Amino acid sequence: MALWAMFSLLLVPKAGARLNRPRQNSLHHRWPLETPEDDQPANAGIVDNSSPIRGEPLKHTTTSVLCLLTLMATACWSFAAPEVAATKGTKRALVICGIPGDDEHRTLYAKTVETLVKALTDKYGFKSADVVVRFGDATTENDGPALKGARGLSDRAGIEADVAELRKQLKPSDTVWVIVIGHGHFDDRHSHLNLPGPDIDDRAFGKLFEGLSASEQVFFITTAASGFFVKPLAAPGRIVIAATEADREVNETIFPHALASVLDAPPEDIDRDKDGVISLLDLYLAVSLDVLKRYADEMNLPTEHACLDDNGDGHGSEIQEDYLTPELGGPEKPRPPRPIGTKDDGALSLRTPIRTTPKPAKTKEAGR
Ligand SMILES: [Ca+2]
Repeated sequence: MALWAMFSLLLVPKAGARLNRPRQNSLHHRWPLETPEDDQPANAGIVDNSSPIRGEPLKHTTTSVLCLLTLMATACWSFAAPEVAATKGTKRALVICGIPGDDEHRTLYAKTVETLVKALTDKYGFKSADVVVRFGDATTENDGPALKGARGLSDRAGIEADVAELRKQLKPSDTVWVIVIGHGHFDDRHSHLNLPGPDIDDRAFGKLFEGLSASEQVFFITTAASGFFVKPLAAPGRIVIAATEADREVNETIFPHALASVLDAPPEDIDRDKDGVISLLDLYLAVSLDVLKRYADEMNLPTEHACLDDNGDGHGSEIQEDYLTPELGGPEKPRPPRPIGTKDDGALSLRTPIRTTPKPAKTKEAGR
């Protein structure tokens, strides 16, 4: 973690910028990340020189052999670095797509669900059996494998049954991702997901997941007015990402499609500190910037501003503001992103790896 912070300090983009919009009060970043010692991997950057026999000093030859073994182990790691970060528990996902809408939107949302599920299972270590899909329309012969394998309609009873099952399955060491896509509406008090049958609002949805036991909990609520879901879902140790602010951002969102696209084909620069690990923060920033780029490409003003809460205070922060280029609304004179302190939004996401990236080919050559 210390290495991450050092690299981040050196390699964070110099094009950091922000929208000309008021910032959330909860964002007070400090950099480099202040990482508690107990968060550091036991072997981070350290070669253990202690003797395996207590009180007996190592002989020179033993040291050499150990060094050689260490180098060989390091070389082997470079060759065989797994694409997916090792986790102790099971990685589980619940993908909920509400009522997709007309034919055009059904095609769009069905494709996004297929892309999401394929990416999770192919690239992020989720087994197919551990990814539960609910879709807001009857599936057909022409649908892809994710929809054909769906549990059924994304109605309220179905979602509640899935969460009840999840509670029985989850172990404290597990990972759980909940991805919600589709349409939503805001009634001046609460935000609702548009589901087949009765809708569900932000309070009820938050209550469904109260007290969930899993070491990694990530919620992507990507509907219109999804920012209102942040507060009821917020919990210590939980990462909640919404496509919009907790404000009247009620237009259809691009975020879910950008999320699927980035998960499936991460941009080359997604690993900002170049440590070979894609963090949840890397993912969030890449998706948020992709959303803004899509608006800019269409010459439209963005009607959604994603936010992330991972310090559990229920207030989402628009961390991406510090990373905007002038083309995306950042200032002409770039400045580095503000540092992220350990209690700030972004800190937990930064230390949540989701995937390791394969080492470049030249590394293998150099190791031969
Ligand atoms: Ca927060």
